[in-house]
Amino acid sequence: MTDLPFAPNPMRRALLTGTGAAVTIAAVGPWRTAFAQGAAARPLPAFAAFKDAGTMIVHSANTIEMRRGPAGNGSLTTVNQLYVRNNLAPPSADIVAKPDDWTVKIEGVRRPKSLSVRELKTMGTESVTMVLQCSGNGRGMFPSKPSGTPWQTGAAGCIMWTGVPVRHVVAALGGINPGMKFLTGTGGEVLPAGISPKSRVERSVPAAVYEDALLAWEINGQPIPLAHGGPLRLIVPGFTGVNSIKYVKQVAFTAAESDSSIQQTDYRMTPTGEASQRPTDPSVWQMPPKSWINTPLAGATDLRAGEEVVVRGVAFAGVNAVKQVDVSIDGGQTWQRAALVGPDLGRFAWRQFELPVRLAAGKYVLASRVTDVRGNVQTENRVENKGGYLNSSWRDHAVSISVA
Ligand SMILES: Nc1nc2c(c(=O)[nH]1)N[C@H]1C(S)=C(S)[C@@H](COP(=O)(O)O)O[C@H]1N2
Ligand SMILES: [Mo]
Repeated sequence: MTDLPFAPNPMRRALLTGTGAAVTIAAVGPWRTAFAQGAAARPLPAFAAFKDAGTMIVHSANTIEMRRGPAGNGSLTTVNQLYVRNNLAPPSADIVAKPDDWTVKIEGVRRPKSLSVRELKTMGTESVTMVLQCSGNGRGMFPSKPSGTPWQTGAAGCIMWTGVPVRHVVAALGGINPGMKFLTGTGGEVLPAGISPKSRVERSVPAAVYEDALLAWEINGQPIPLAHGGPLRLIVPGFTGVNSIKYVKQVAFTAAESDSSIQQTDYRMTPTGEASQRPTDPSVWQMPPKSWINTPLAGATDLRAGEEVVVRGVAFAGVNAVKQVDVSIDGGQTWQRAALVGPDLGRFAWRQFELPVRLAAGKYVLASRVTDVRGNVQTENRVENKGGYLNSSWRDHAVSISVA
């Protein structure tokens, strides 16, 4: 088994000893060597030095994804294999040295207040497991080549977050002010001099989402490292990653959406061909149903006629629980029901699926398709859009294999 969701994380040791030393983990499995022959790997940036380099693709210092492969099949994603996406360079690592001292301003409630993590920890703790997925995951599969990181499947992970429910904080501060339509979270990055305040990482989601939202200080049972938004992160389950604000400095209930560029003119479902993304285009918020196969992979060389191959992958549907996953071995002409395996970690988490098959020699196109409890089905085709967001096409995620 390569899936060790609760494996001790080197970051914890680094935090405890204060060394910050990166720990090298031996590469295992043929899928690593296959990728190792690609272009020279870029080094991990210092703030993410604890990542398992053999599993990650470093697009840039602020865009690091997990390779498609067996590590992606875990019920939870290990922190040292979780993707990283920063819109701005992260703040100084000093902010995670004394996490309990970090403060967050709560606005748009009857009694606005600044609260420390220490205080938040006295207000009632819950855990939520959810898929954290970048809005642009799968952008690399758009033939239109939208600008932005060409992520494949690896800008996603399933993570258990622990913190205080936002609804507890709201109740303690007297409730939400009338007329507030959005929940707006602001990141704690310090903007370089001369940069417009509109470049701040600030996102608004419909206010009702606060019922599910969390102010989290733990990721998979350990303090959140800087790379993933420690000391405190706003967690918006079922929504794309950009809505879960790292090193959150302010949570405000607001009448209008943020005027930040990341809200107004980015992360919008703008038709291709338009000159720019417009505030009137639909915002990238909830995640549509999506699944993909992580084993076997395209180009696998170990598939033998008549031997059992277990097709494995993950499936999720934003705010809705997974009902079923179907797998095709003929490019979507016929489908077979896969088994849902592993733990059910709630409606925001992914489900692992498996289908054992025996194949005669030949070529096959493997695909997976999820259906959620509300009857929403993963779509065959991507929704074309200028930013390359929300690619959940089962056809784009299909895997071509040869059996010898
Ligand atoms: N403060 C802050 N929060 C942020 C971001 C950021 O740049 N700054 N990036 C967002 C985006 S686009 C994504 S996909 C996720 C990435 O989370 P991760 O780096 O923990 O995987 O964080 C979101 N929250
Ligand atoms: Mo993202």
